[in-house]
Amino acid sequence: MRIDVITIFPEYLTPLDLSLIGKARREGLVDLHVHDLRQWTHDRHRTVDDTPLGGGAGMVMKPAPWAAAFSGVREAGHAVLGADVEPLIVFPNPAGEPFAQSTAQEWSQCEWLVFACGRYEGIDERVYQHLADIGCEVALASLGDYVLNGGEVAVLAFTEAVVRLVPGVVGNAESLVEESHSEGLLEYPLYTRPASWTDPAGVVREAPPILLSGDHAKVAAWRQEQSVARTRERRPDLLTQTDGDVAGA
Ligand code: 6GU
Repeated sequence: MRIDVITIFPEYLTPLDLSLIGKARREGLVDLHVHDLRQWTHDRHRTVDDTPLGGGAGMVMKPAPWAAAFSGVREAGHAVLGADVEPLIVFPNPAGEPFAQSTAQEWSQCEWLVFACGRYEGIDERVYQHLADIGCEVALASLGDYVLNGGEVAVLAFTEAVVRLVPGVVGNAESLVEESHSEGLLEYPLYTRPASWTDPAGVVREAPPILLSGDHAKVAAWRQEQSVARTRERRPDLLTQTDGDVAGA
């Protein structure tokens, strides 16, 4: 999978060198490129924003640097992936579709993602019109119902959620099956040794005995019940969503 990120703060994306994603990059499972939008400006001040036409607060990102950035990034990607491959262009935006595990699953199937991080009040609308005109697939995605200063933090989250689903990135593929949200439910509670643990207050806390029974079917049934109970308690909204059949709910 190829991922390009276009931003005016490339340093914001340095965590993508670390941990699981860094390892996936070094192993060639993801080819990730971070670009400074200002490289596609031509004035002395490398201007990417201007005041809004019609007046109002804040600044708007100018269309020309973005159009040049998409052109440059597409050319670079085509040189590697072939001219027939087109990216999904994602604009992190609080007014976009809520990003969910299902979005991550969908995007993890893409050969090529381009994340376009806006800052300020937003990007000139004509950039979206231009991309639609030249036949680009575009998505607006939100990290949640709150406002960030720019798309960079959202791209960190999107990238981590997507890349860990790329085959080979998470060593134990089974760990992807039973985690929170993968079946539309929250994950069941986890325990490890010691089975009997005395906490700092002197309280002896036992792990559920069923987990020591060796009866895999009973363990699986208990975990399913726990997942449903926990979801009902913490996220009842997940149980009323019709997409994704929730077994045992
Ligand atoms: Cl994707 N961008 C910004 N700027 N704010 C957000 C967001 C994205 N998602 C939630 N808030």
